[in-house]
Order: sequence, then structure tokens, then C-alpha cells
Amino acid sequence: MSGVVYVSGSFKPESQASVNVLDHGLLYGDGVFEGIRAYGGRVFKLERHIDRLFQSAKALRLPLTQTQEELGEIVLETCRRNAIVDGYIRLVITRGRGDLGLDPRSCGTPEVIVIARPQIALYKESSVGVTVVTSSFRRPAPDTVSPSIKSLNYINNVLARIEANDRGADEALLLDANGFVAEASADNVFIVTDKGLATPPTATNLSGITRETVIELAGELGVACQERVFNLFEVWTARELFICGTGAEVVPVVSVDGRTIGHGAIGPVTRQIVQAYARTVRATGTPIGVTVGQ
Ligand code: PXG
Repeated sequence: MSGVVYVSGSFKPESQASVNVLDHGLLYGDGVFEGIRAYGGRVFKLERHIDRLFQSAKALRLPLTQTQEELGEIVLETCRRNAIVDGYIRLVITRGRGDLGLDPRSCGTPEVIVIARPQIALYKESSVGVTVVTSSFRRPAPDTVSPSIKSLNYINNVLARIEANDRGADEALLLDANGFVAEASADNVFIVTDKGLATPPTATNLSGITRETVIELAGELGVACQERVFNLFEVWTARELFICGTGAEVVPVVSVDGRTIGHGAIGPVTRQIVQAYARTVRATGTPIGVTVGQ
């Protein structure tokens, strides 16, 4: 089935869906996005994703012409037109078409793009555990481009991922400007110690919606969870380690920088979180519903 994409205010077959070459999203990475998932005919945490998109847009002073409700409805309609039951949704807003030159005052209306796919590419080893190396690239310091902004500038993350590929690892771990652990290239990170879970505070990483969900689930499971800084020593010596994000879900990490984590297999706490997450994503969410009169 060839997909239908929402772009420039209407739905188009994917082969005809395009943006203008003078769009500042393309020329300057000037825009924001969300990666969202649907499970069993429901979009998981749709409102929270749209809320975060508006926060990112506000930080970039990108004025959106739709309300949160209107954007949510466009997302749901894109799912309906692509018959999504389980799938991946990419919502992108660019600064829109402008002149050459990065001054956003030349841009007209922001461009809204929604792509929905019935599946998502995952890590090859996501169920047994992935290998990670620490990247030589650092996450940007909070006083440069805030890592809380989910912008179209992912070069820092792409370079880290290329480095991980070169070094034969599945994923890269990035440190913050001070050398503390920040996050992976498209996932947040948690360690399991004798005191329970720990994850870095969000000043140096994306406020992940999966991260928030994991913290909620840990509370429900009676597993302590601290938001605190930690360094590589704590990662290398953690009992368990996992990364989490909308695309990856919750994925155990079995090796970091050549050091085996725990017993080199998924640990008991991670297993509990993986199972609780799998239940939650299928038990909640905004119903996609059916299109009338198609
Ligand atoms: N950190 C970074 C840098 C991310 O890009 C996360 C953490 C996890 O956030 P969520 O809210 O998803 O738990 C991300 C998420 C993609 C894709 O297609 C990327 C993400 C999510 C979904 C798809 O590249 N990044």
C-alpha cells in the first residue's frame, strides 16, 4: 500500500508529496518534529506529543497556525487514511518557504507534514539487548541550543550514530558538556543500581515521553527512581542499563564501551519495565476511529 501524506494543507499520495526547495526546514533545519506511535488503533500519548511540539515551536519562535486540537485531528486523519492500526507517525513543522538567508522573517506560513507508516525499523537486537559505545560528540550545552527542543537539527545525533556504526555498536551514548551521561542518539537512558533506577535530569537531554512513562511505571511497580546526574563509571558498573524512546520502546543494553553490563542479558528490573511498558501502550491512547464516507 502506497502511503498518503499530509502536506501544504491537503492529503497527497506519497509520490507526489513534496516541500519547496526554499523551505527553511530544508535550508536551515529550521523546524520541529515529533515521532509518535500507534498501538492497536490508538495513538499513544498524542496530547503530550503535541504539547511538546508546541513547546519546541515556542522556543524557536515558530508561530503555528493550527491549534493543538486541529493538529491532533490532522494526525488522526492521516492515520485513518493510511489504515494505521499499529504504526509510526512523523509530525513535522517547518518554518516554511522563504528566501535564501536564514532570517525567518522571509518565511510565509509554517509547513505542516504528517507521515504515517504501518511499521517502524527497530534495533536488530532490541529484544535480547543492544551494544553501546560512548560517543566523542557531546550533547549541546543547555546554554547553546537546548536539547529540550526537538528541532530538525539532528546532526549532533547523526554524527554520534555514524560513529557507533563505525565502531560496530548498535547505539551511541552521548555525554553532556560537563562529561556526565546525557542520552543516546534517539533515546533516553536509565541505569539500575542497588538503589533502583536513575536517569539524568532533562537539562541536558530531550524530555522523553517514554522516559516520563517509565518513571510513572516504576512508581506503580514500587521501584525507586531518581533523576540525578551520573558518570560513565556508574554506567559501566550498573547492574542493568536500558535506553528508551518512542521508536525503540524499552531496550536493554548489554555492553557499553566493551564492558559487559550485569550478566550480559536483560536483567529483572528491565524486564519488568519492558513488560509494563508493552501493557501500557496497548491499554491507553487516543482512538484513531474510522473515516466516515471513504
Ligand atoms: N532523546 C532524543 C535525542 C530523541 O530524539 C528521545 C530521547 C526519546 O524521546 P521520546 O519522547 O520518543 O520518548 C528521542 C526521540 C526517529 C525517531 O524516527 C526519533 C525519536 C523518537 C521516535 C522516532 O528518528 N527520538
